[in-house]
Amino acid sequence: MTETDLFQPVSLGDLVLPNRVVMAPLTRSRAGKGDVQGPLNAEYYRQRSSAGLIVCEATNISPQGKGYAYTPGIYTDEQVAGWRLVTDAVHVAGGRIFCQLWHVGRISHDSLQPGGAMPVSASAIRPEGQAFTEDGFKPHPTPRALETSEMPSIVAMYAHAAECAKRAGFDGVEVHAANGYLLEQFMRSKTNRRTDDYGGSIENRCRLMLESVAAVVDVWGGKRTGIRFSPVSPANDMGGTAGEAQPLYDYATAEVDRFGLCYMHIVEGATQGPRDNAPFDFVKMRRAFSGLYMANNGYDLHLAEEARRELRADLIAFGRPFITNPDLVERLRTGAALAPSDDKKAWYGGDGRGYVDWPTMTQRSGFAAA
Ligand code: 8OZ
Repeated sequence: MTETDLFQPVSLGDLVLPNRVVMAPLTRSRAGKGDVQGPLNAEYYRQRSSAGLIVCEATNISPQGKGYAYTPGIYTDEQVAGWRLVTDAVHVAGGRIFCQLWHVGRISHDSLQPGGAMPVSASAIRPEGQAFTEDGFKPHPTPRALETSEMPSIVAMYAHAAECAKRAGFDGVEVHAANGYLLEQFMRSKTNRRTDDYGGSIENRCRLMLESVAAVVDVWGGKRTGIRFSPVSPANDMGGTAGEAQPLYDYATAEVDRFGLCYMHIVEGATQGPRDNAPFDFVKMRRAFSGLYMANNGYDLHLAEEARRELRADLIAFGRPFITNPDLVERLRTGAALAPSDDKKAWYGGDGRGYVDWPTMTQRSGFAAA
């Protein structure tokens, strides 16, 4: 047993989580035809329901929001029914699951877009890097800049997906405004050269994110809505001008706080990279926010306990360790060894192998005894 309260209950909005260990959103690219989740995905999430909270993998809010092959959507009746299998399985096992609402913006490819259209973004600036398509990796094309008149349709996509997530039985939603996807493409000057009400000042660049959050909160209420930011991550060819992050996220934090969101989920450092690659005051962000602060990025038990002791975080989201340790909470609680999770082979795409076949400690010792 440890001295921290990581394994004690905590209130999140109007929910009570049995512990502070969150399963971070993890793209696994195993959705079926029509971007629909099925029994295999339900089994995967069920196995991980001892997490205080599960945030499901990033989920496309519309066909236009898609940028990776085999990722699930949350905008058709079939997708709602598929996700219902997942949420039911998690609930029967005693867990709670939020849906991460995702529009990739320019991090896509025309072969993944409806009618082979160009991906959209704040401005027509091509990202470095490659898209994961059904025919392998392809360079990202130059996106089309959204017209001002199209902005209400983007907000409507968030609203519709939020409604669908409710019908699918999720416990809440997380607005993905991190890792260089559409909402962050608007927030950052590197990707936003607009001269309308959605570009220029920090207020204007945050407008689409705030309108989208407002639409989601209209459906779910602030108590069941969280948001994710990655203030210093260069993921997906992101990053603003030097010194931009602190004032940008000071403003974003103050504004999202007005919605009474239940948590703010922060990628501390480079996504899938170093934890502290640029100076940024995460504690300031936490203090300026009334809901819970969920810390993410390369946390282990030691770092999680330290963050709690120093009151730098309320919840800790673990990503990779949850891939190979379905009973991660129990392993952390008892100080047991973790199965290594750095082998990328089974991370994205494929079948149940490397997905639902990771044993719990009990199953493993059963195998060993056999
Ligand atoms: C890794 C691979 C594909 C997508 C993110 C949704 O960065 C993702 C993602 C991560 O937030």
